[in-house]
Amino acid sequence: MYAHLKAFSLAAVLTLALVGCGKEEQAPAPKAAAPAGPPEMLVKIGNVAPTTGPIAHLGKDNENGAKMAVDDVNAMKVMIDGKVLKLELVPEDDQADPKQGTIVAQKLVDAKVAAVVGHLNSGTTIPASKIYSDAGIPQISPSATNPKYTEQGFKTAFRVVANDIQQGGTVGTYIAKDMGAKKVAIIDDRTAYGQGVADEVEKAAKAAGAQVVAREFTNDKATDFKAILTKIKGKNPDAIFYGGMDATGGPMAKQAKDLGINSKFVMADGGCSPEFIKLAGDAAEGFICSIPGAPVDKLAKGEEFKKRYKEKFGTDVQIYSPNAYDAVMVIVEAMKKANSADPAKFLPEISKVSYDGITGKITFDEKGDLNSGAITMYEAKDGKLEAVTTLGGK
Ligand code: ABU
Repeated sequence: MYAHLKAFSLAAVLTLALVGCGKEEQAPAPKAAAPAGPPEMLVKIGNVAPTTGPIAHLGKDNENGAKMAVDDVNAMKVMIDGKVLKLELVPEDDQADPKQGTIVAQKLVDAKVAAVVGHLNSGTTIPASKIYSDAGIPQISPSATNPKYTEQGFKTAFRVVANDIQQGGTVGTYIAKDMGAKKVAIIDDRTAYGQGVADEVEKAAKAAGAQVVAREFTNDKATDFKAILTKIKGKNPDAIFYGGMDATGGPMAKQAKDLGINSKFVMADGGCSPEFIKLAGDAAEGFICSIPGAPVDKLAKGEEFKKRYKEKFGTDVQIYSPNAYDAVMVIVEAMKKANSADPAKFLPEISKVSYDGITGKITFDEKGDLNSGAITMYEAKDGKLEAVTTLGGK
């Protein structure tokens, strides 16, 4: 009883005090309704690359390129069917492993993505492409160069990079003709990309008059190449071509120098990165490599892209982030043309796209390959890759 009286009198005192201060509780004034803008249309875009493991830096580079494009599209407020397009990037890590590639491909299909940018590696892109094809989901790889990807007859498969018939052919001829190599040794990492590009280099180098004096292989996780390199040293080649990625190519070039091998070290796009230079150290000087397309910083939007990329992610472009950026933009162009984000409706528009991207003009042939097959050769000088010449293309 005493407690109740005490509580009552405390409440009464507080009420009086509030009234005295003119602070009686009032119902909040109704807020003015925000002007209704057009509704949003949320569309998921998958991105697949190895973001863990030895080439995680390349996977992250591709993912960053796609992320930058998604952010740019969202800032542009693109209208599709009366709604503002809002893209959501769904990133997946396939660890550069073909089996994992199919697992994450199915995951993206189940997540109902409208399209996929990826995968990075030919060895994951090719098996995953059947899953996207069966689901009717457009797939644009920014970096998978093995020709088989677009030779399977899938209407959903595209790439925004030249293939290895174009790239390997150009590099093989360059080794024999421009570098004047008479004897060439060839190594590959037994991946779909590494072996495929090495085969093309071998064919073209032989056709251009060089002799292939050794053909060796390793794998994409190896770290010690001395046994292979020692065998090759005995053949005294003018050039060594390695079909593989920078994570293995850098240490291989370093070990070749340590063994006193003076042959020119040559790779295709998988090794044409700042990371190769970092890993190879002094052995990188004079290294020759290729990247499909014209040099990005010589193209109209390339320099600005590289600057914005550095500002946004605090790191330099490795190889294929500009292509991943363009892949997203090609998807959005097709959606705009179809006025729909339904894959069944915008897929046919991808084949007809003519888009001026960071990497140049993008149009596709009937297989989903780029019509332009230009390849740029680079040389490492003073710790930097410098474009030497751009060959082929339309
Ligand atoms: N094109 C080089 C790296 C990616 C791939 O084709 O496996």
